[in-house]
Amino acid sequence: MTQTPTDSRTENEGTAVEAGTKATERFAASGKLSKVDVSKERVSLLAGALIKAANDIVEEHQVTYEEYNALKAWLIKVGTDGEWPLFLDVWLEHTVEDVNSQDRPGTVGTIEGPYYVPNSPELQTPATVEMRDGEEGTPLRFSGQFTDTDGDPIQGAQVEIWHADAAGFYSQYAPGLPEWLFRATVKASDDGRFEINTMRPAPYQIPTDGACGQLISAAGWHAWRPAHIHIKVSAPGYEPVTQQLYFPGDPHNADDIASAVKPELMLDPRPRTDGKGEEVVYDYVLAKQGQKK
Ligand code: MBD
Ligand code: FE
Repeated sequence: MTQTPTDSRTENEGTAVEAGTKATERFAASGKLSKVDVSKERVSLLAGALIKAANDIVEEHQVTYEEYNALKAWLIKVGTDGEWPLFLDVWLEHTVEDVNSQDRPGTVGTIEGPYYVPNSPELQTPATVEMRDGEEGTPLRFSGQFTDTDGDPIQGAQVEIWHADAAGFYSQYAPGLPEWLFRATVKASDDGRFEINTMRPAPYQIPTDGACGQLISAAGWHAWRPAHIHIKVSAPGYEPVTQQLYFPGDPHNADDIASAVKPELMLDPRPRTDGKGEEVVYDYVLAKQGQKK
C-alpha cells in the first residue's frame, strides 16, 4: 500500500500483507515477469529437479498427511500475504547470487532482497540522502572511489543506496515514512569519487505477522538480519554490482536469516574528528563488461 497524507499510523503499525503486497507489485512492475525467456529444456530440467527433491524429502522423512496439508495451507498463505519475494529473497537468493557472480572479478556482491526501488532521487556527490527533521540515529559519512581492476579511476559511476531507518523500517514498505527516506542515486565525480551522508540503519526483523513469520515461529527460528546498507553500483561499460554492507559487532552478522553476509562486506566505521557521528571509506573495483576472473 502506498503512503497517503491521511495515513497517521506509525511505521511499526505496518503489516506483513502491506509490505508483501508492495514487494509483489514492485516485482511485477520491474519488467522481470514480461522478460521470462527460459528454454523448454531448462524448465523441464529445473522443475523436474525441484519436484524430485520434494518427493525425496517426503520419502526420506515419511511426511504425514497432516504435514502435507500444513504445507499446502502455508504455500497458499505465502501467496495471499504477497510474501513470495520475501520468502525467495531470504531463503534462496543467496545461492543464486553466488552462482551468478563466481566468475566476476572486483568488489563482491550479495543479494538484492525485496525492498529495492528503482529511480530514486538523483544527487551529485557530495550528497545527503533524504531524512526527516531530527532523524534518530548515528550520522554516517560513507565515501569511496571507483576504479577498474587495473586500479584506474572510472568515469560516470553511480551509487544507488537504500536502507532502513534507526527503527528498522524501509520507506515505501512501512506506513508513515516519506517516500524516498534513505533512498538515493548518487553520481560520482569524474575521478570516480563519491561521498554519501546518511544514518546508520538498525538491525532488521522480517515481518513476523505473515507467512514467513509463521514459518519462523513454527520452526523456532529467529527473524533477524544484521543492520545493513543496500547498494547497487554501476558505470557505463562495467558490470554492475548489487551488495549490502554490514557493521562489525552486530550479533546477527553470524546468523543472518538471509545468509547474505560475507567478510568482504564488513565496514570499518570510525568516529568522526568533528564529533558528528561516524565515517567510513569503502572503494569499488568494477569489472569491465564481460570481464572474467
Ligand atoms: C530485507 O531488508 C532484506 O534485505 C532481505 C534480504 C530480506 C528481507 C528484508
Ligand atoms: Fe534489507
